[in-house]
Amino acid sequence: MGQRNEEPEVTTVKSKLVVVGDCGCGKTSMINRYVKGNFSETYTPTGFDTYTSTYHVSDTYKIHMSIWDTSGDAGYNRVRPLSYSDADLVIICFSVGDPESMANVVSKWIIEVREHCPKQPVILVGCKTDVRPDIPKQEEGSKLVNYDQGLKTAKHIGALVYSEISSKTSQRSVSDVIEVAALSSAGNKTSTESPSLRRQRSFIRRKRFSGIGEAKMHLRKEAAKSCVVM
Ligand SMILES: Nc1nc2c(ncn2[C@@H]2O[C@H](COP(=O)(O)OP(=O)(O)OP(=O)(O)O)[C@@H](O)[C@H]2O)c(=O)[nH]1
Ligand SMILES: [Mg+2]
Repeated sequence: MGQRNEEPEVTTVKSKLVVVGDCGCGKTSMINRYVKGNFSETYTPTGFDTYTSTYHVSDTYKIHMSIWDTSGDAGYNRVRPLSYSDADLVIICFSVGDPESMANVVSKWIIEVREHCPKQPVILVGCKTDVRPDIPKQEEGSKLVNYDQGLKTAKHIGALVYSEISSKTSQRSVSDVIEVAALSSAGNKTSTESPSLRRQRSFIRRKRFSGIGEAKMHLRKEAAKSCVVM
C-alpha cells in the first residue's frame, strides 16, 4: 500500500492596491522596484498602468495583488477616480525631497481618496529618502521633509501606516511597504473575520507608526495561522 501524498491546501487571496500622489514623487519607481526589482533614473510620466504580483506569505497562503499605478497630473483628475473602484487599500505617496508634495497629501489626495474609498485603509509613503544626505544641512529645512513631519501627516489623515522608502537604494524598504499593504488589505477581505485577523488588525493599530519590519513579520505569522488546515 502506498503512502497518501497530501499536498497542503493553498489559500489565495486577491487584493487590489491603488497608488496615488503628486507627479514625479516616485510611484512608478516604487512599483517597478517591487515587481521587476529595478530602478531607472529616467522619468516617464504615467497615464494608467496595472501590474500584478504574487506575494508568497507562506507555503499555504498567497496574496495575488493587482497594483494600479496612476498619474499625479491634474489633467487626469476626472479619470483617475475610475481606478479606485473595488480598491482594497490605497497607498498615497509623496517625495521627502518635495515638501509641496506632502502638503498636497492633505489638500488634495486624502480628499480624493476618501470621496471614492471612504472606508478602505490608507498607507502613507515618503519616497526618495536617499535624497536627504545630498542636500547641505542649512538648506534642509526648506527642501526636505523629515521623518516626524511625514509621521504627523500620516496621523492627520488617519493612515494605517507611515513608512519611508528609497526605490533607488533599498529594495527592502519597498518590499516592506508593498507586503504590509498586501497583508493589511487581505485582512479586510473576509466577511466573517477570524480571530487571527482581528488580532492582526489590532496589532497594526498599535504598531502602525513604528517598526514596519516587525509589523510585517507579525502579519505574516498571523496570515499563515489563519489558513492552517486542521
Ligand atoms: N533619487 C531618487 N530618485 C527617485 C526615486 N524614486 C523615483 N525617483 C526619480 O523620480 C522621477 C519620477 O519618478 P516616477 O516614479 O516616475 O514618479 P511618478 O510618481 O510615477 O510620476 P507620475 O507618473 O508622473 O505621476 C524619476 O526620474 C525617478 O528616477 C528614489 O527613491 N530616489
Ligand atoms: Mg508614474
